[in-house]
Amino acid sequence: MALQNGKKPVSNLSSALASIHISRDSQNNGDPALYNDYNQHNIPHYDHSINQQQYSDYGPPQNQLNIPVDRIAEYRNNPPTEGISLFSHRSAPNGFKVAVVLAELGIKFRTFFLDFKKNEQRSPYYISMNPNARVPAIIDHDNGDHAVWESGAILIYLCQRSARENPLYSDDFIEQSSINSWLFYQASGHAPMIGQALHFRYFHPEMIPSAVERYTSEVRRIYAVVEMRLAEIREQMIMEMDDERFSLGTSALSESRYFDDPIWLVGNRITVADLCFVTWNHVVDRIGINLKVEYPEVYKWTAHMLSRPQVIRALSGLESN
Ligand SMILES: N[C@@H](CCC(=O)N[C@@H](CS)C(=O)NCC(=O)O)C(=O)O
Repeated sequence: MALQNGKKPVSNLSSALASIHISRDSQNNGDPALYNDYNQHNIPHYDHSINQQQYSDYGPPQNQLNIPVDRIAEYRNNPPTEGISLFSHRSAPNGFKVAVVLAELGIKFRTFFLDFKKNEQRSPYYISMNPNARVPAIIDHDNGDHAVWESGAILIYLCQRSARENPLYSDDFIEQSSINSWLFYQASGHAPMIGQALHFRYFHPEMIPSAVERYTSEVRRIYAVVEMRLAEIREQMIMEMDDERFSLGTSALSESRYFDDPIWLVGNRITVADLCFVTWNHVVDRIGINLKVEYPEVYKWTAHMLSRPQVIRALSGLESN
């Protein structure tokens, strides 16, 4: 999908899964776009020139004396009157996780990208929204400028806010609980372990191989849990839908016409339980994990999510229509 209105992408997420595609050979009934090279979707690379453009949306970053101004204070003193403001960072998977769900839910939003080099996430105005001084946070201008922080809590809030349609969550109490298990698993295990593995691999002042090894293997353990669940769902689907050879065990599951069809963690449809993983799956190659080789169901699941127009749009750093 080409980005609309000739807008340039502004995000800095990895194009890690640039070559992601699923075999053409299978008789998949899904979206043909899935089979395209992921790059054809124009998932972006960071373009520094966009910075200035973004700043101009919210006022200049510096005053005439070249002293940085408190952009967040300015923004809060003159907030938009509708929709949602998302506070994020161009390289933050946790921030893009929220953008993906906002886009999928069709909620009007705009993104304020913080500058970590200027410690904007620690400014008093930001901390009044998010005491944890990290991204993401949102302000809901349609609900009295209510602020919400912690990415998992934000996703639940957004789903409940859209309760009338509720396409990414559930009205059913039991199903909600299953979705929440994956949301908490992702936010408390998946994201932090990848974050630590990245830190010890690239940013820690000393090289500590045991730390790199510890966090990378923990990420692998976490993916193995997801892979196992997806594989169970795949197997059940093939047993129910394909011909008897598969239930008799005389044909390999990989020969099924349903081998590449989309499958989802909860309720046979995409929910926030799935979408909360996608932005981190997108960067995991940087810690040496090859999803396609090591976790084939996770890889196919990720490819299906990355083929969705609103996911593409959100990962590009573009805002709602
Ligand atoms: N548990 C938090 C984690 C947020 C988080 O760690 N955000 C990172 C970016 S992905 C951040 O803001 N880092 C800035 C800093 O550490 O100062 C959530 O899920 O919202």
